[in-house]
Amino acid sequence: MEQSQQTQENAAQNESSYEAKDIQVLAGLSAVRKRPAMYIGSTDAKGLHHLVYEAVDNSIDEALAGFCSRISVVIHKDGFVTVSDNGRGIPVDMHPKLNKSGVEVVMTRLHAGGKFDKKVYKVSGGLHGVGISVTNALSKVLVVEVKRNGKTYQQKYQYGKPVTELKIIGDVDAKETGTTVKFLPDEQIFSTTDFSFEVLSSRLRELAFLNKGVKIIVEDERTGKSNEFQYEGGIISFVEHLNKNKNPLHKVIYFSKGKNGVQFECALQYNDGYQENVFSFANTINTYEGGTHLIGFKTALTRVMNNYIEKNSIKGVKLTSEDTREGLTAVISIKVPEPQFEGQTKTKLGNSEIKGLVDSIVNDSLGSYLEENPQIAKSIIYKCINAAHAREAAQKARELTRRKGALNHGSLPGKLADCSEKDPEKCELFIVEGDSAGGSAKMGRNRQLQAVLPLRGKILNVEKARLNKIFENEEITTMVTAIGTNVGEEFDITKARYHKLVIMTDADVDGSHIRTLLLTFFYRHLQPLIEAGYIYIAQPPLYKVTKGKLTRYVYNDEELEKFLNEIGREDSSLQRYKGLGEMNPEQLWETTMDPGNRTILQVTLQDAVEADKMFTLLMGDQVEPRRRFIEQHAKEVINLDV
Ligand code: 0RA
Repeated sequence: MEQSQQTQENAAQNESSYEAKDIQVLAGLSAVRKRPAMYIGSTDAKGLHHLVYEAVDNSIDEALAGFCSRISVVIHKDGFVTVSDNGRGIPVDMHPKLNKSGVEVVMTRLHAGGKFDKKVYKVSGGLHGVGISVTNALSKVLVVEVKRNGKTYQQKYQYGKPVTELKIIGDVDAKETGTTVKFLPDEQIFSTTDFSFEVLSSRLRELAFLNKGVKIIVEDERTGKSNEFQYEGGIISFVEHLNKNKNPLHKVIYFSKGKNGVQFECALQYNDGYQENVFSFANTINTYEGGTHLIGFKTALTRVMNNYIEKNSIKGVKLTSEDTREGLTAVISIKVPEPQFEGQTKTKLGNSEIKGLVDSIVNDSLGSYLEENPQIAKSIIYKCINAAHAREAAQKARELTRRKGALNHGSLPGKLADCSEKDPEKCELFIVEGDSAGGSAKMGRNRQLQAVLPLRGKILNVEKARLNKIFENEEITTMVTAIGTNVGEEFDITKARYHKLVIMTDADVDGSHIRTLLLTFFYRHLQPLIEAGYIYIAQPPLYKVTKGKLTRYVYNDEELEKFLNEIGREDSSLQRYKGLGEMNPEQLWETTMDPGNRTILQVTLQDAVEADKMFTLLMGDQVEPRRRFIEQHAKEVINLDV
């Protein structure tokens, strides 16, 4: 129904050149508007940002083909975004079969980008490889300008349909070429149309690392912020960036090889820490869910290290795959002509032939590298053997903890005041700083749905500890037992006893330290709980304002100013809560725990690179960068949505 209506509308616009093939084109873009999630994953903030990536990917293709060196992205005040490049410009001449300009073909046909010019070896492309026509289909207005042949051409679209012809609007120097696409997302499609400078920045930085030499500029006219990314070292620079503020054991190891039309490159460097930080990409898409390239890499890495141990008759243990990734920072990037993306978010590389291919490249290249660089090989092998010893110690510590009765479902910790409901989806666990606040929370809570676990003092800083130390820490084992999922190799998210874990600490420096320690633990050892959206932060009030019969809880200083101005400062008595313990059970319930009244912040993981950097900085062992960071951000509230 909707389709035939649109076809008629367009027929009226284009009276003469109406062809059967055009129906196909129309059906394409109206299908995108009908089911946008099928093309861009979702219609939330993530999908919104995808519109920019689809546009940028076309420019990246131009850069990969060797014709573009500069890409710029501008967020405007009025909701438009502009993506421009200095590539060859989209062809403006008529497409012989489609009877449309090249510009219109690229803007209105799904997948048109790559097929239009078969000579270009297209290996980039959006998540679903659908191209810039999707951005067009989901925009209220889109204006494309092309500089080519000494002229500037322009065409306007609304909701994906051309509303003007492709017109010449000016002259330029014949050497000046490029494409500019300016669009306004359709607010009827997206649940939000607010672009995030940080989200765009981190993806664009990633793209600059993956396409070495390309300059990418991002600018936010709403705030005046801007970033420029250009890395001559490509993924070597990426690894150096990831290991900034860590203590690397050697210079970055890099190798790159082409085989059967597939290009693979890898950069890696061990540091003296315990975290694994391996990022994998396929055709510049961040494959968060991994895939065959990552499996091939891990398998080869383990084999290379064990072979080295055997060949050099080093006494040690047999390394597991995990042992070879302790303190490893690596970026692997593969370009495959026909990638198969699988998984829940289509970020898992499925091509089965890739596993063996990557395995053999890593096996040969890394194997030779270690043979040729015995000093570096020694420090890496030593690090891996240490990890293996620590793993054995952790196994013993886990056994011991298990024998003491902790970590099992059977016996819940005595400090836990559990809820009576058994369905985890309905249950909340409040992790509370201190016994006195814990007491108030236990009395004030909804006993059916809310459990309370008080923590005494500061928990272990896991950033500087291995798993065996973690099993010896009572506050942590108590918490893990209460949560029910276990940690490390035995972690199982389906055993979570609560789907909301709410961190409730005082609104002071100690409270924020404890919160950061807890988040560090969740981030490093229970990350799937963050990814599942189970982790929250309570927002207790900072003040209680009373004037006559009027009482109001106030949650921040800005709100306090506003409220005091409203009611007048005279005769207002102001109470500042220094800690949760100062609130009685009713007050704590009303202000912080009551689902009908409270605000709680969900902790999300937007950017793994930024998050790792932040936790390393805040909790790691390099003092100087931390001091600088705290000095620079002393007055800001640290953004917890890392
Ligand atoms: C098709 C063919 C050619 C270039 C492009 C598309 C192209 C598309 C976009 C989208 C944004 N920027 C772009 N830059 C180029 C090749 C043109 C030729 O052979 O000259």
